[in-house]
Amino acid sequence: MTGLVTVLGSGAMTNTINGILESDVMLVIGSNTTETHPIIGLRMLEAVKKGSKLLVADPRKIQLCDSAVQWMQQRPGTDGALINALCHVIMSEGLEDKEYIAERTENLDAFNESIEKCSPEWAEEITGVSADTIRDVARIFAAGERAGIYYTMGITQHTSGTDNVCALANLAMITGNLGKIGAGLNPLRGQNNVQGASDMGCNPSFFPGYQKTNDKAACDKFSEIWGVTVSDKPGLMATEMPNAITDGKLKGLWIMGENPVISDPNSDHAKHAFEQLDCLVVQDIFLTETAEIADVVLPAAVFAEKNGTFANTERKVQRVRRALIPPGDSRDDLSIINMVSNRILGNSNSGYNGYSDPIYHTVAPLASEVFDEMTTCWTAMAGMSYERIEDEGLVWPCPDKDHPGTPVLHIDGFPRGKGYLSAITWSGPAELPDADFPLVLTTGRVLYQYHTGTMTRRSEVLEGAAPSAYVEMHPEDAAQLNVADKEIVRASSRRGQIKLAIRITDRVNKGLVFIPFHYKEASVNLLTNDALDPHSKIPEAKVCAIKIEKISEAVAV
Ligand SMILES: Nc1nc2c(c(=O)[nH]1)N[C@H]1C(S)=C(S)[C@@H](COP(=O)(O)OP(=O)(O)OC[C@H]3O[C@@H](n4cnc5c(=O)[nH]c(N)nc54)[C@H](O)[C@@H]3O)O[C@H]1N2
Ligand SMILES: Nc1nc2c(c(=O)[nH]1)N[C@H]1C(S)=C(S)[C@@H](COP(=O)(O)OP(=O)(O)OC[C@H]3O[C@@H](n4cnc5c(=O)[nH]c(N)nc54)[C@H](O)[C@@H]3O)O[C@H]1N2
Ligand SMILES: [Mo]
Repeated sequence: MTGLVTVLGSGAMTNTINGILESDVMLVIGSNTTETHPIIGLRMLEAVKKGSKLLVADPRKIQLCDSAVQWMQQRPGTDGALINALCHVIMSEGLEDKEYIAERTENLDAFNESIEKCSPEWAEEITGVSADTIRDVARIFAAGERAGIYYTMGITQHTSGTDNVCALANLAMITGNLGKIGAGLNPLRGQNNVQGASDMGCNPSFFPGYQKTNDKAACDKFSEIWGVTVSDKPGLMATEMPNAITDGKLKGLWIMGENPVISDPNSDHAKHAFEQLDCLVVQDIFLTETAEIADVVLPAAVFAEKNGTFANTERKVQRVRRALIPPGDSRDDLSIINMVSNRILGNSNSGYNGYSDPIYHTVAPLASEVFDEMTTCWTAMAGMSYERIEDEGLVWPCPDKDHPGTPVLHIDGFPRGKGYLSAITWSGPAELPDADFPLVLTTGRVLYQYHTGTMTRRSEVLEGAAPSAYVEMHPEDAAQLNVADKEIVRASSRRGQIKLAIRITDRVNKGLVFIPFHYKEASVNLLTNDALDPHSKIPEAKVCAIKIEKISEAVAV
C-alpha cells in the first residue's frame, strides 16, 4: 500500500462502505468483491439495483460481471496500460473535470505527455480488451457524477503494483472524483484489522500514524514518548527478509500472525531461508507450517479472547471485547509482547514505559493504555477515547474530542497540498510465458477459505464447501492437453511443482489458469514468483509462467 500512502497519505478507503449506495458509477478492478469482501459486494449489488452503473476489469469472469454494464477482461499484468488508455480517452475527448484539475492537481503536462501514446488501439494490443470497450468504459466513468474506484490485489500484487495504484489515482483526479461521497479511490483492505496494524506503524518506514522513521522531528517525538532512542532507519519489508537471511544479514525473526511458509511467493525459498535463522520465534493461535520449523512457539489468544480495538477498511476504529478466557498457556498478543519486553529489559515487574507486568487475567487496562498513548501521538486519533467508541466506532481523522470523525477524505484538499498526477509508463510482468512454461498463472482466493487455511480448514462447513485445490482452465486448453474435468495434473514453474485437479471453465481465457492459494497439500506458492515491486516490495503473486502436464490415465479421478 506504500503507493497509495505516497499519493494520498495513507492506504485506506477514501470513502465509506455505505457511501457506495450514493454512487452512480463503480469501477471494480482486480477485486473479486462478492467472494473476498461479501458485505461490500452486497452494497455494490444494492447500488446496481438503485441504478448505479457497474464497470468490472478482471481477467476472470467473477460474479460481479453478471451485473456489470461493461466487463474488461484484460490479460493479467496489463492494468497500467488499460488505465492509461482510459485516461487517454477522457483527456482527448475533453471529458475531464477541468476545474478540479486546475484547482486541485499538479504535474498535468508530464501526465498528458505520458498518456499521449496510450490510445485505446495501443492498449487493445497489450490488454486484449477491444478499443471500443475501452472508449465506452472511459465515457461512462467520466459521465458519472459520483464515480468510485474499488481495487484490491488484482491491482497491487504486481511488480508494477505502485504504478497501477498511481494510475488509478490519476483517473480519480482527472474526473474530480476524490473528495465527495459515493466516489473516491478505495482499496478494500484484506485482513481484519490490517488497517489498524498499518495505523499503529506495522510498516518498516513508519512510526504510528504514518509518521516517517526518517523524519527527524518524528524520531525525536517517539524517542521522547517511549523513553528510548528510536532508530531513524527504515526496516526491511517482510518480503525482503528471505533474501536478507540467505545473504547473512538477518539472523533472528519473530513472526506474529503470519504463515509465510505457505503464503510467501516462491515459498520453498522462503522456508529454506527461515531454516537458516539462528532463532525463529512464531506467535500464532495454531501450530502452523511456519510454527513447525520455529525454535520457540508462543501460543496466542484469538480475537474473541482479547480486548482492544480494530480499525476497518473505511478507517472506523471499533471496540473489541473479550468474550472468552484464553485456553491453556495462551496469552493475548499484547501481553506476550509486554512479557518479552520485560525480560529484554531485565525487569520482572515493570516493563516498557512502566507498564506493569501483565499478569494473566488482568491485562484489560493495557490495551486501553496503548490506545490512550496512540491518541497523544497521532492527531488523526487525538479526539478518540474508549468512552467515545463505547457504542459505536469513530472514523479517523478525528482530531479533537468534539469532532464527529471524517468518513470522506480529501473534501477540502490533500495532505500534500495539490494532488500529484503521476506520469506512468506501463511495463509488463517480470515473468511471461514461453515455450517451456506456456501458461499464465494467476492466484487468489475463494469465498469459503481464508489464506493458508489455518482457521477455515478447521471448520467442517467451510471445508465441506471448498475441500481441495484445483486449477481453473479454459476448455480449449484442456482439450489440447487431453485432460478431463477433475483429472489430477501436474503444474510446474521454474520454482516448483504441485499436483491438483483440473476445473474446466470459461471463467478464464485461453492461456490463463487460476489456482487458489489456500491448500497446503498443493501449495501454489511453490510455483509463484517472488519478484517485487521496487517501491512497495509487494510480490508479483498475480502473474507467473507455468506449464500443466497430464500425469497418466491411471491416476485420473
Ligand atoms: N473468502 C476470503 N476473503 C478474503 C480473504 C480470503 O483469503 N478469503 N483474504 C482477505 C485479504 S488479506 C485480501 S488482501 C483480500 C483480497 O481480495 P481480492 O483482491 O478481491 O482477492 P484475490 O482473489 O486475491 O484477487 C482478486 C481478483 O484479481 C483478479 N486478477 C488476477 N490478476 C489480475 C490482474 O492482472 N489485473 C486485475 N485487474 N485483476 C487481476 C482475480 O481474477 C481476482 O478476481 O481478500 C480478503 N478477503
Ligand atoms: N499466491 C498468493 N500468495 C499470497 C496472496 C495471493 O493472492 N496469492 N495474497 C497475499 C496476501 S494479500 C496476504 S494478506 C497473505 C496472507 O498470508 P498469511 O497472513 O501468512 O496467512 P494467514 O493464513 O491469514 O495467516 C495468519 C496467521 O495468523 C494466525 N492468527 C489468527 N488470529 C491471530 C491472533 O489473534 N494472534 C496471532 N498471533 N495469530 C493469529 C492464524 O492462525 C494464521 O496462522 O498472503 C499473501 N500470499
Ligand atoms: Mo491481504
